[in-house]
Amino acid sequence: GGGETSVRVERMFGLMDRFLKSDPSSLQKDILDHVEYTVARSRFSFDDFEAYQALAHSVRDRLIERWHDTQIHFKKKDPKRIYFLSLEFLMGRSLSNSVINLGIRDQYADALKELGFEFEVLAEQEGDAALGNGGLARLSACQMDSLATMDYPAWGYGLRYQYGLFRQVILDGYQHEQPDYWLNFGNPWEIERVHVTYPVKFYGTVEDENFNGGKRKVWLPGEMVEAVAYDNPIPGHGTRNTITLRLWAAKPSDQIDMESFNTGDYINAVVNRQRAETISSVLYPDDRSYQGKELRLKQQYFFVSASLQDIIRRFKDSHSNFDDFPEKVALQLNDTHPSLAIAEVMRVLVDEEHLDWNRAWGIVCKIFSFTTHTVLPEGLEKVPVDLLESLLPRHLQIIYDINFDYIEELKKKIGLDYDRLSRMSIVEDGAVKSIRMANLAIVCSHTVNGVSRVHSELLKTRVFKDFYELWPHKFDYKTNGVTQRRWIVVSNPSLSALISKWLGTEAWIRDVDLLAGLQEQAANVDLHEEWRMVRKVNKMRLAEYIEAMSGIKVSVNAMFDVQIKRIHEYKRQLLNILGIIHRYDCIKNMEKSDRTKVVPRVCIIGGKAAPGYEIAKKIIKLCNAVAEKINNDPDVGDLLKLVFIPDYNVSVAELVIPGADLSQHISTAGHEASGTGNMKFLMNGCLLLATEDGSTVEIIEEIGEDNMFLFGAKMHEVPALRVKGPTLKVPLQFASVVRMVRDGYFGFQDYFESLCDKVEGGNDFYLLGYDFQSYLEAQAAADKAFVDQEKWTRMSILSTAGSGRFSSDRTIEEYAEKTWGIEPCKCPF
Ligand code: Z15
Repeated sequence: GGGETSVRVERMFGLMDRFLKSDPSSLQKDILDHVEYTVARSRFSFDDFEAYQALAHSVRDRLIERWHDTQIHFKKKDPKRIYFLSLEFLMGRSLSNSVINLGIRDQYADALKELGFEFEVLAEQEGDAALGNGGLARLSACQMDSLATMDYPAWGYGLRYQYGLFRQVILDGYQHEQPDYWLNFGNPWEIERVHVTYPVKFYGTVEDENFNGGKRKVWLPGEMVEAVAYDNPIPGHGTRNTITLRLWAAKPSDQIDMESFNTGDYINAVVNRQRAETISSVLYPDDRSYQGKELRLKQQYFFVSASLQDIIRRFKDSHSNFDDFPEKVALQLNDTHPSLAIAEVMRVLVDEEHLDWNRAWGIVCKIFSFTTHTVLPEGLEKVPVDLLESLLPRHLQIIYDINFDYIEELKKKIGLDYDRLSRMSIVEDGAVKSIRMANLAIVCSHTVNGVSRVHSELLKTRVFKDFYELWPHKFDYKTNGVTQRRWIVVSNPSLSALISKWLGTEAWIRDVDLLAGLQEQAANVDLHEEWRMVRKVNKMRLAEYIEAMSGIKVSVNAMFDVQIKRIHEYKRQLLNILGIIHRYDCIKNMEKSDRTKVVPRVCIIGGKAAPGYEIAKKIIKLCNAVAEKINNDPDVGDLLKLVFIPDYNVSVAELVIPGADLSQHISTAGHEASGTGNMKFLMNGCLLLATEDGSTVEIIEEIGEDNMFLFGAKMHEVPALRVKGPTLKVPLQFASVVRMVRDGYFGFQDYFESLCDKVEGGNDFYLLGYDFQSYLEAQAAADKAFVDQEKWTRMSILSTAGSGRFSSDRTIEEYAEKTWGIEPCKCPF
């Protein structure tokens, strides 16, 4: 009875520490216990990796404690929740980030020191969780950090790929891809929830069934797999709140296909069953090129279906009326990748919960918000109807029905303008009939967000013009941001300490606007000295990494000039390389006596090319070929070095960004939806050399154009320049550097020919030739500023001071208030 229970509960409480203690000897004991009982090594003999594992498990225990309390608190308060649906999360490493957010980094460092270990050395043992491609995926990770820190009742949902983004290996200057089997050594940052599983169905047919005197649709699926939850606790900073990133893995279904087992071919039946796991096995590495692959669609639905079953189950735990659903649930679509969720909610409400269509539609229209990350119409995802019909026959019907009702409404509003109707239709009647996922997402979401102000303007005036004219109230934007916890505190601890010292507080870590306080000190000579010292130490760290990795010795007195991001034609790494060739050529042609006037540079380029993106791969090869020539030319010495950093990822970024003097964000104006790398460099006091594109436009407004190096055609000029195409005047210097490549100056003449063709003879779509002159001028201005170290340092301080607006804390607060309608729900300490 009750008495027995309370005795038992009391006993259990008596056995439990309310909070795990974080004094040095408690931490030491925990770590050593994990060495012995979790890692199963002797506490007298374990290596750095095993020490890392034990350390990670002791941090994990502390995360779990807070995570449990947070989940119980959310359940008790039952606030409106935000569910962030994304196919990609680029979390990187977790150890440093966790102990910093938990506020126990120094305690751990001290505890380890006594045991003979260095915290930083163990932190280096961790591999990256790279379940995403680039900006979009890292943005999701930054936003999770802000959601936790700001106490929002939020869940992230995604896929637990067994192979993350491929590892890039450079052989003879060419990119090769290797699988990233990141789970090889176990993952202490996740909690496997063997009992949180849902069946996910595919294929089959849809039949009519008699129901209450009418008919209804039933989907008879042909295949079933099981989704298993893996929870990744995400700790907030300076709060007990620890939220959940729930990633799904595919497992064979328990409902065994008796038929195949009865045929007697036991071995083949088992092997077939195991194939279910392929659904979550590998991340698609092609950033924004959609090929209508069945496996990709399967991944999308698998993740959407499992997530929605979980979300609806949680809702039903404490509610019985679906009309309350929009008051309790906000669903955020990170790009169109999860937009099958719209059809899935309709299917569940109508087919399984038996709501009538209009009532279900009313609910759907209130719960979805959609963020788009692209500018290019050709970047929009389309799903061939044939593919959808075979994999998800019921969903195709639902999308057709949504489209039918919507087009009827549209005709009433805009009349029989067939061109416009067909542009706005969810279904595209082209050579390959397909579903336009962006149109589906716009029609069914209450808000469509862009990721920067100019991006939003382009959406309204070009990409989604028709929709904007119909529903102006739906369109808004939330300029992207990045988390200062990871991008200053974790990655640049010495700058972090310096900022806290000069501001007299650490409060900027949660309230980043306080960074503006540095403005007053921008001319202070004492600050200048300390600032330069910190930057120099970071450059030394980077120089050591470069030498260890490539054997190239670089001088820390040189300007470190960095471009790190995915390789894309529109991002114009080729412009950077051609600029470097020009610089090299100038040095070669100079009188020896003039060389003393050259500002020494270390040019650093890093990034992955999608495995099937030929031109991007040629750009990598060209970079390496040019580097080979320059770095071995005794005429040049320390005046110019070019380094291609292989396998660029989140943890490489954490090392490179703090050591950069200058960073390049040089996309053709009108092409980068936002860009987030620029914000990370800005926070770290690195100056920007940039075009007026994406979020850079807003950075200019914060720090002023005098504090950066701007160049290039403006956004509104680009379309007309393209029309002029072949008749555009291209500077001589441009023709001559391209000629050097064509003539085989860097070898591989045939291989580079198609690359040169891309920017010459009227084919220069991204306007490299047109922008070359002003690019060189901006570079010259950067050289000039660098010589004046006092000026440079002031600009650097003002960059950090002006970076407050670009925190994801600000972005998330705007989403919470304006788009999701949610409020903080703080777990008591
Ligand atoms: C991606 O990383 C981005 C856009 C996409 O359409 C895809 Cl598929 C991947 C990037 C944008 O290129 C970048 O400008 C933006 O800052 C980032 O998403 C986050 O919004």
